[in-house]
Amino acid sequence: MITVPGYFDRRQLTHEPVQELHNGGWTAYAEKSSRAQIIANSFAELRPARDFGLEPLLNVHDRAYVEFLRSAYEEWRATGRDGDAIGYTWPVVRRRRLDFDRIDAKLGLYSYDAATPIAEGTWEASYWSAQTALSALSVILDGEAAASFALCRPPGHHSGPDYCGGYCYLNNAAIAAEQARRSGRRVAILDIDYHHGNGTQDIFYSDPDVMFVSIHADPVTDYPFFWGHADERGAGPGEGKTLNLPLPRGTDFQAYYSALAEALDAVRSHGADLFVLSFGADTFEEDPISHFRLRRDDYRAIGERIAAIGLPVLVVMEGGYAVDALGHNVEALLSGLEDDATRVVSAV
Ligand code: OKP
Ligand code: ZN
Repeated sequence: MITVPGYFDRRQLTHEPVQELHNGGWTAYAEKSSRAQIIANSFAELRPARDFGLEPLLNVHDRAYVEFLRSAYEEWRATGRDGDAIGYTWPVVRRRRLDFDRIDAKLGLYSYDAATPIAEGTWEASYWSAQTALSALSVILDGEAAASFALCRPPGHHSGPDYCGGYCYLNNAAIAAEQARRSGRRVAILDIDYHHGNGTQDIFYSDPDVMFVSIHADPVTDYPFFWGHADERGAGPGEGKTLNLPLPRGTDFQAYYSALAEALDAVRSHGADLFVLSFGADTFEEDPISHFRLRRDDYRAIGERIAAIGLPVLVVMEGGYAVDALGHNVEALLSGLEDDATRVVSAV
């Protein structure tokens, strides 16, 4: 059983889209609520999320986008349709951003793919997923724990300032990182989900204070294709504060571990005093939609390596679709973090 304090809210289960467009056809939605249930089973106890309100969400996301998320499902149904709201027309890059009222236009404007339908419980679940991240952060900011786990679901790292995508609606890790920065922390985010965290990157791309480092499948072959290439290194005052480490399909732990060492060197050179880990377990060898070869014990080694840098760590859940193994993989990562818990505490 896990001893790192974990946070979760049952309202996160209310989001249950039916299908997504995958390989040219409709398939069952991969980001299902049973993912959260199975992770929850690895904890003897999960603490309920506190409500920090809308403000921390609006520090990261545009108000118009948040309003859209809140009302999209209702507007969709008001047009007389059944099922989940999903876009089918997207503005080509640099197309004029007109002020739309039609729900179909807004779905295109505020999303970038067809993997992110808006269902009846989407707003409620996304809201509480973000509050779960803020709650797990607060236990660290209060100095009560050196590491904590936010059982976020839906995930967040593909969601940018004004868009949803890749099963993500609100960027939980970015919302927590921004809140920590406003509390005077110097934050580094490491994203180790299989897919590049384009939303998090976009949110902090010009920001010199929050570093974003990502290890992910090379976007030449993998989703989200248009972000995550090694030459994306931040812009303006944020130049050099984004680091992308793409790896080829088939990557095993040996190659992965070298990238991890490079990522952690970057975190150290940023002078971070708070570490946010966007953790996706879709790097697992049996993941149904991904192509890396990590095994359960590798997650323990990753946790140990991260703990060894001696910073307080907020772990935010992202992807991972081999549902039966998901609880064990999360447990392995957190047990690796715990092994070095005494060192982490002394660094706080
Ligand atoms: C979310 B997360 C491939 C469909 C890919 C989107 C993947 C979203 C991953 N045909 N769909 O980073 O785990
Ligand atoms: Zn992923």
